[in-house]
Amino acid sequence: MSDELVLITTGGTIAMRAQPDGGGAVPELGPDELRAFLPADILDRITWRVEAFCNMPSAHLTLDDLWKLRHMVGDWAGRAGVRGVVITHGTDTMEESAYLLDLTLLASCPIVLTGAMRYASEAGYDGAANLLDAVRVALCPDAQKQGAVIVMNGEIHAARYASKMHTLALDAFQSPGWGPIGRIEGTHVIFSHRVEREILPARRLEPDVHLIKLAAGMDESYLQHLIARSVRGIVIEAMGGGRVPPWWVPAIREAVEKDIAVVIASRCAAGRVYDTYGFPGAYRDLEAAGVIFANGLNGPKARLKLMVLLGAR
Ligand code: DAS
Repeated sequence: MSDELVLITTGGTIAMRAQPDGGGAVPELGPDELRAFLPADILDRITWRVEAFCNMPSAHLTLDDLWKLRHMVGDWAGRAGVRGVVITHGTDTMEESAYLLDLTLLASCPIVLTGAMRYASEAGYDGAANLLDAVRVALCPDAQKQGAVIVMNGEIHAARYASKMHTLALDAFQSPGWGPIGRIEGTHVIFSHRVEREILPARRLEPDVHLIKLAAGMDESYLQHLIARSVRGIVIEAMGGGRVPPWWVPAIREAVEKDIAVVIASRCAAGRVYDTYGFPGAYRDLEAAGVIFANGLNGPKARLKLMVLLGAR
């Protein structure tokens, strides 16, 4: 019996071709055209289940799209006989889709996201190699129970830690502070780490959750605006190990008092939020104000987790 694999396509650069009139690359390739990049031996040993979810740049995906994608992946991943699910996706928001799947799906079969940094009609298109690597990972028994992973440029990254760290480079995806959990070397898939997963019950995504990135000397007017709107949640990418300018603290206290969930992440690429300082606006001061710390998640992922948590209330 051949292996049953699900391929879900969503668009992104991996599916793009340049327009003949010089108008730039746009998503065009569907599942059949993407599968055609795979070698015959791989194509033939698999029973393919194929879903063309959408064909969009990933910056165009809405929260509703993310939620529907989660449903589709969860549905396939839970079916008997399915060895793994491969999702082709734009790289811009891949880390968020991957993290949502990882955080909310119990499935033990591999869930593998991949994409490309160069479009299909561009010299050195990396989509074919990335797709082949993703298929190999999805078929690998060691990938089971690893949660959702991102496979790009010969590396396997855990959804929780992976981030797009470069705008154009082929090795755009990294896991700052952690490194990849495995690699694809030729036909071999090698895992060097096992991932400790956190899985949350999810009913919906609460959309009214906002992300603010702090910069030197920034005033707190945007935070005040969100408090005045009585939003449900605010994630602040604070400085270093969790520090804000002292003039932000009263507004943060006010938000917490108004039952707005305030999460502090860091604008640093790696590391947990923690410090030992005693000055205003540092970790202890924020802790006393009643914020929640993001525990190593970056701002966009902390926002998603807060959306899941508030959506489950
Ligand atoms: N086109 C962008 C996207 O859809 C980038 C990419 O896929 O690499 O996210």
